[in-house]
Amino acid sequence: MASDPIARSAMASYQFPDTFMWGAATAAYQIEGAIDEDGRTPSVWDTFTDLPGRVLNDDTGAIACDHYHRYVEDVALMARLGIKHYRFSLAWSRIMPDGRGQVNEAGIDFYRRLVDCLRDHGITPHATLFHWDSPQALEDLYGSWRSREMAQDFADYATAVVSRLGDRITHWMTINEIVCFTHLGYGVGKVPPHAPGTVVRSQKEVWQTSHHALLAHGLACQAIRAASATPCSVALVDNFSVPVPIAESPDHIAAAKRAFHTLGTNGGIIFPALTGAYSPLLLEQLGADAPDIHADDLNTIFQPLDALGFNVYTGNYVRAADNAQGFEVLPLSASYPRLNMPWLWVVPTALYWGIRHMSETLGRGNLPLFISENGCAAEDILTPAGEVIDCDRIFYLRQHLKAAHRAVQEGYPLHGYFLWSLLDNFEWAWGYTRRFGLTYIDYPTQARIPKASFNWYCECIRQNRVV
Ligand code: GCO
Repeated sequence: MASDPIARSAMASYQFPDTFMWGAATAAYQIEGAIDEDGRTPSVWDTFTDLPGRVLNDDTGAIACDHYHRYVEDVALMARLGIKHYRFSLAWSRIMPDGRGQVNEAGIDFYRRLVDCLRDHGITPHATLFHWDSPQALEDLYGSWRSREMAQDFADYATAVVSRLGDRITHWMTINEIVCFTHLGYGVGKVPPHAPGTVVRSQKEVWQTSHHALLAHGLACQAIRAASATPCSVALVDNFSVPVPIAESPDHIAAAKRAFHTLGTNGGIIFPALTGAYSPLLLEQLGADAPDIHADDLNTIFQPLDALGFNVYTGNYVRAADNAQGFEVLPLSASYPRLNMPWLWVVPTALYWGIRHMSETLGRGNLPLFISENGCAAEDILTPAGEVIDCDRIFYLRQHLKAAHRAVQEGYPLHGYFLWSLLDNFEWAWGYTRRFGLTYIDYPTQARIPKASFNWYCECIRQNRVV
C-alpha cells in the first residue's frame, strides 16, 4: 500500500495512467449484416444459422445491426462515447469470396471506408483478421479447420488484407478465441453449438482443428509483418480459462498455477502460442487424443508477438487439494452471482489473475496485454420513456475495471481495455436473445439507444478512472 496520501487517494480513486487505452469491441458477423452485398459469399455461420434449431429462434446474421450500412452513425456513437480505440473484425468471405485466390476489392473498400471514418474521429482501428466466420467455400473444399491447408489459406488472406490496408491499420490481431470455432464447432458424440457444427469421430480430430488454427496464427504473424509497409503491432486474442485461488495464500496460489495447465483448453492453445510447447501435463492427460504435430509446427506457432489480447468474462475458483493433481476446481452454488448467460458467473478477480498467470505461470511477464473483450449480457428493458437502466451491467463492469486497475497498479503490463460490446448484436447460438451492448438496438427499427452503462463508461473514460 502506498503510504503518502496523494498516492493513496490515486489508488482509492482507481485512476489509470494517461497512456491507458480505452476502447470497445465488435465482430463482423455479429454486427454487419449485408451478407450478400458487394460480392460477399456465405461463411459457415450463414450456413449454420440456416439449419433449423441450431440458433435460438432461428435467428441469423443476415441483417444483424446493419452496421455495413450504418457504420457512419456507429462511429459517431463511438466518438460520443469517447473511446480512442476500436476493435472490429474483417469478414474473410467479403474479401476472398472463394476463401483463397481472387480478392474482391469491393469488400476491401468497405473496411477502407470504415477505417477512414474512424481515423477522421481520432479513433485507432484494431483489426481482427478472423472472428469465427470461415468462408463456406473452404468448408466445402476441404472441411476448413479440419485441414492443414486452412492455415496457409489464412496466411494468404492476411497478406491480401495487410498489403491493401496496412497503410491505415497498424494494430492487427490474427485470430479470436481458437477454442470457440474449433472445440465448440466440432464435437465428439454431441451436437456442437457453433459453426460448422460438424460431429467428428474423436477428440484427437478436435485437437487437430485447434492445432491447425494455431498454425494459421503463426503463418499469419509472418505474413502480416512481411506485408505491412509500416511497423505494426501483431497480437493473438485468446480466452484462456482462469483458475482463481479461493484465497491469496501460497498453497492456493500454487494450486491455481498447476490448474492453469489443464483447465479448459489452456495447455493446447495458449501454451503453444506463448511458450512454443503444449503443456506436458495436458499431453499426458490427452494420450492418444493429442493432435499430430509436424516437426517444425511449434516453431511456426511460437511467433514473436507485440501483444496478447485477453478476452475475459468469468473464471473458476480453485483450491489446494490432497489429490494427484494437487488442486480442485470448486463448484458454485445456485446463489452465486451470475448475469444473463448460464456461464456468466461474476468473477472479477479472473481479470487480474489471468494477467498474473501470463506472468507467473507462463513466464511471459513482459508481453504487453490488452483486455480485448470484457462485458456481460443483462436482461435489458427499454422503458416507456425510451431508456435502458442497466445497473447490473454497470456493477459487473465496475468490478472488472477495478481488477484491471489492480493489475496496472501492481505493475503488470496491461495497456488497454476493449469493452464487449459497443452494440447489442448477434450472440451466436443465442441469436438476439442475449444483449451485451452499451447501446441497445431496437432491431425492428435499428434505432441505437445508449444505455445507462454507455454514459457510465463515457464518464470513466473522461475521468480516466473507475467511477
Ligand atoms: C468472444 C466472442 C464474442 C461473444 C462474447 C459474448 O470473442 O468471446 O467472440 O463474439 O459475443 O464473448 O459471449
